[in-house]
Amino acid sequence: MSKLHALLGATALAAASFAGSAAISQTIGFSQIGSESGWRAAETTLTHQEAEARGIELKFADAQQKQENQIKALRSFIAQGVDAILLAPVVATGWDSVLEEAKEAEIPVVLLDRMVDSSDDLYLTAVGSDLVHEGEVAGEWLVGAVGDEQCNVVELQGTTGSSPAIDRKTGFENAISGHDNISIIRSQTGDFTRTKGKEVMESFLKAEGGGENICALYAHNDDMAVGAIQAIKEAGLQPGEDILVVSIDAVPDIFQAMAAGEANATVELTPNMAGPAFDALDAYLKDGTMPEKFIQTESKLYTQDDDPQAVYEQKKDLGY
Ligand code: GZL
Repeated sequence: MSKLHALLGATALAAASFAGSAAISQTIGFSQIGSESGWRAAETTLTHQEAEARGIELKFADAQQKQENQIKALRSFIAQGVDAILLAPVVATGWDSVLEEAKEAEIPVVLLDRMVDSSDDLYLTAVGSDLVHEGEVAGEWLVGAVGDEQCNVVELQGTTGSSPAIDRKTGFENAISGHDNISIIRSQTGDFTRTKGKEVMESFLKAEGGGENICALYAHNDDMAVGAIQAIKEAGLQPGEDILVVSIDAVPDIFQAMAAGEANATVELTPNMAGPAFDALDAYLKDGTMPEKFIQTESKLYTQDDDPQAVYEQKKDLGY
């Protein structure tokens, strides 16, 4: 091949790859569960920010924690012919038919932060933490904190039927199994909200004669823990001391509680699941690159030893 042809070929190749790498504007539908917790609010904020930074048109639908609203939103996105769909599924079951419809329409679906029981050929990938591991990290902290002391635990579960409620319960029980001195004496859903967390903790305290025999609270998210801390204080007990408090999410307010000695440990869940989701969609939409079926985010334990006030300052303006 002559030098000129080689030069022309290389130039054409470079031009083609430049055109290919120029951001193609995408329209992506996002079916969000609601705004039940500080963590959920941060996930929504960061998803909008990520979309804006990438020139993605984001069609946002808040389901007010109702699955039927999410299914309606997905059908609307499909009818509009969006390029892709983000779904944070409120519960794990009941998604097969609408995911089949998205597949029929050749619209890739990416799951955010919660899983579905549907077959994994009905979604492109899922971005989330290892929810069982989060429960194990919380349980292992409590095992270390109480040693051989008798410890009656009350548990505030997340939304009934959601993958975090199922898996965080499993993980915590894995961690405390084999430690006969630690047992869960009451367990009920607080639906991931502060209000319900407070209400259910009040009922636990009442049912347990004021709570003197309760050693620890395990809450599936920080918002329920913050609500429960209020109930513990109103019952005349000292949260973080009379009743240890361990939860999950690592939202700013739990660090304020830790700094005040009213909470003991939390397991971090990143609210920026959209970044990895958009990266996977970009590669797939551009040249059909198939991502891993599960893109795992980290789970880090924070305790009172981790300068909670400083962590609060770092997190407080991140959209929670
Ligand atoms: C877990 C996520 C949970 C958060 C809660 O991945 O789905 O939902 O832990 C939120 O704060 O309500």
